[in-house]
Amino acid sequence: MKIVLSGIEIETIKGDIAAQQDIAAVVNAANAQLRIGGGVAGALHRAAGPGLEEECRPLAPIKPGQAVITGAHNLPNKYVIHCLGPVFGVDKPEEKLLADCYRNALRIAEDSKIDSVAFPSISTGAFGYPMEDAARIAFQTIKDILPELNNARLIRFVLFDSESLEVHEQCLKEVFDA
Ligand code: AR6
Repeated sequence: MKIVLSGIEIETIKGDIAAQQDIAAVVNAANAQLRIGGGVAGALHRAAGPGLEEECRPLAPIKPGQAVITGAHNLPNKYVIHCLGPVFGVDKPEEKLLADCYRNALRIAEDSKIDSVAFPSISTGAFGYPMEDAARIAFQTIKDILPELNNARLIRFVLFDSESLEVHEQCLKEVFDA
């Protein structure tokens, strides 16, 4: 599904965050130490190769809600923006911390003149955030920050399975009244 607002495309697709050939910056659902880990972080680090962990080392640890940028090494992208999402039920207030991830990632992209960004569904795997709530927060945060973005042309959400895609499509419609 795709909507266009103020010249910025917001798109939801089913796929693998580590295989987004046409995207300048992919977002990592990182751990605080910016190490390889599982899920999205595992997929990105495996595809990027050991140089990514090496570049990450001096930037760690990061805090929930924070985002940092690195090169993409062997990934088909130019940059990786690493975000630490909140652990649901542990890092509080979780709504704000999750919104901070999306806001901070898009501000970094704006400062780096990045035109296309692909997000996974941050915190909804190992960190246990209910997906519908997380998707609503993600889209609402993007809606709020859109007027600040001059460089972004495409913001893509890459969902791992059909159910996740459906939840995101539903929330995208709801938040943007599409
Ligand atoms: N592409 C797109 N989405 C994916 C992929 C993929 N290759 N793999 C998983 N997902 P998670 P978190 C989905 O656990 O909850 C790591 O071990 C997945 O189904 O990657 O923020 C780190 O090291 C889920 O909906 O991130 C951290 O310790 C979503 O992406 C911790 O997990 C996020 O799942 C971060 O946990």
